[in-house]
Amino acid sequence: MANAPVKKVPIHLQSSQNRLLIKNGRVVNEDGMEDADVYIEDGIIKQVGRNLIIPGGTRTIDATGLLVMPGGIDPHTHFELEMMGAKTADDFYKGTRAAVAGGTTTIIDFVLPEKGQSLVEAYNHWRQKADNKVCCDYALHVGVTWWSPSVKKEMQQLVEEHGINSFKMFMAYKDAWMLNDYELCQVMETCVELKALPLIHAENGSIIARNTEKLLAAGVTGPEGHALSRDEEVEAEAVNRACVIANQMNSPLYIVHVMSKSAVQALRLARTRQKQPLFGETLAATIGTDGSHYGNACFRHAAAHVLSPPLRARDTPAAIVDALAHDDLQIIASDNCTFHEKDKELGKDNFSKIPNGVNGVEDRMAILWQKAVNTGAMDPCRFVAVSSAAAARAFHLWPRKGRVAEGADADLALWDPRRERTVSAHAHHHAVDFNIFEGTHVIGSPQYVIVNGRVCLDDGELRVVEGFGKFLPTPPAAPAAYGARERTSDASDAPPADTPSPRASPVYTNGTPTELSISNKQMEGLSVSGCSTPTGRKMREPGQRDLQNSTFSISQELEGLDTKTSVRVRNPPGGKSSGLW
Ligand code: URQ
Ligand code: ZN
Ligand code: ZN
Repeated sequence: MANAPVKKVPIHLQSSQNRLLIKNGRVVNEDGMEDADVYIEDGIIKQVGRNLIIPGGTRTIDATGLLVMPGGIDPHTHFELEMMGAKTADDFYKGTRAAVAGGTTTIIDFVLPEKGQSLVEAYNHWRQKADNKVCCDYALHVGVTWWSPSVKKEMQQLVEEHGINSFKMFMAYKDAWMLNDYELCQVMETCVELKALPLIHAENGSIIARNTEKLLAAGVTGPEGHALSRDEEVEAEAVNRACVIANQMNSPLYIVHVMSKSAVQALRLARTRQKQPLFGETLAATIGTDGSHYGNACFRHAAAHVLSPPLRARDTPAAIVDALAHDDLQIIASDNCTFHEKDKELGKDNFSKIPNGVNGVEDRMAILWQKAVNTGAMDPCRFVAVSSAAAARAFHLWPRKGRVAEGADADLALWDPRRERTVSAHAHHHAVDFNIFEGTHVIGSPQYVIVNGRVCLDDGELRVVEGFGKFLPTPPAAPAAYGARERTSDASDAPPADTPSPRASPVYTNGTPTELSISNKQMEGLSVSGCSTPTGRKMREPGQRDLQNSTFSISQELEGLDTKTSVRVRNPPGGKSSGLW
């Protein structure tokens, strides 16, 4: 790891609270749940099961009534990003503190180089910003915002020496970060050569630029112009084009922040012909609020909702939840990119100058639970899949992250499905004074959050440590993107790429690929039951009445949890949770 900044974590924090037993909870993974205790030592899950033999002096957390889930993975944040003449309010400390408060224990941020800037230099800058501030583990994607032979060389360097396995390209932000189609082809080809995953911001930047000129000329200068300049068709066209380019280049593809029904439809169609894996990510913002806020008379309010692609019509959140539940989309992120009021005001007289971005890293999990699990659209296993496991797989962190299993990192959210609160900027942990989910009543939130074995949310009390998190190098050739043949161990008995694999994935320690110590035998220790709701209730079928706004709450169905009634449903009538890969 040449030039990587040296990370210093005080010795007393390196293995603090090194033994922990979580008792009486219900362990939830993407492919099943069971009543089991979890024993943690030195930041690693050592045992999962019943009647564990535990050394004396171990702290015990009674998780009766709680769901013991892998900590959330938010694969899309922007902390300490300078864009459009402003700097985001959340830095790596406050941003990851907010993440942990909401149950997220790993974030993946974006290094975004200036046009003409060295990618490696930008990467080193991001490491310097993050390493001593992060409260939880983090990884990085790198943006390819311009193209030249030197960029290609640096992409290789980043993959081979710096633990980067994903590169983001922009089809929007004309004259700033946007690449043309020829350049997109070249970046995707390079990704395939390196077995890295290309990420795309899919919006047609040229159409947006022309529409913006016309709107401003017509006197439309307020935040509503932002949405008018980039409607659903502008997003769907770019999604389709990105998929076609990826298919032509024989590349897997990951579309970030899918915001509209039209874009989901474009993805669905593309999947019928795509040769390589295609991932769709949506945002907490997309399911938690909508574009009606652009019409708010208060500039601060309307501008606070400006992000790209924009929020859409009122029926979009339910449609996107359905897409997540039925695997048209696989991952939910936050795209946390918060700006203070004074920064949003840069666009007071011209919507195209409003810095783009919203909050979400703290509330992503609770909003998803409220909008998807409490409505019956999704079961807790699918919740784990889209909020954690699928991102771990896409970015080659699985099963070290995204799974409650022996040998995995002890990153856990102990979820209380009955805990009620109302989301508000007055109570959140962001640096910014606005919350796009303000006033949303949620039932279900973490009561404990464990980061690498350390209890960082302790019975509702936030106790993070600045700099406690580590940089996670992500190796190339993720099986989810490049297939099971790329597994490091012998492929002959490897399960197909679409089967949740107990096999170890290679992880890097200080830049050197190593094997994670999870054996097949250890993983078998976690018996798997099929998944439905915690009480085995049938999930909502596609097209069935949406309970989004009803008074129905899954918490009322959870009485069985206290009495330890185990759910053992295989392929329940509503269909089992679709563990995708
Ligand atoms: O495009 C993005 O992902 C960042 C840079 C800004 N946030 C946003 O508006 N989506
Ligand atoms: Zn973007
Ligand atoms: Zn973003």
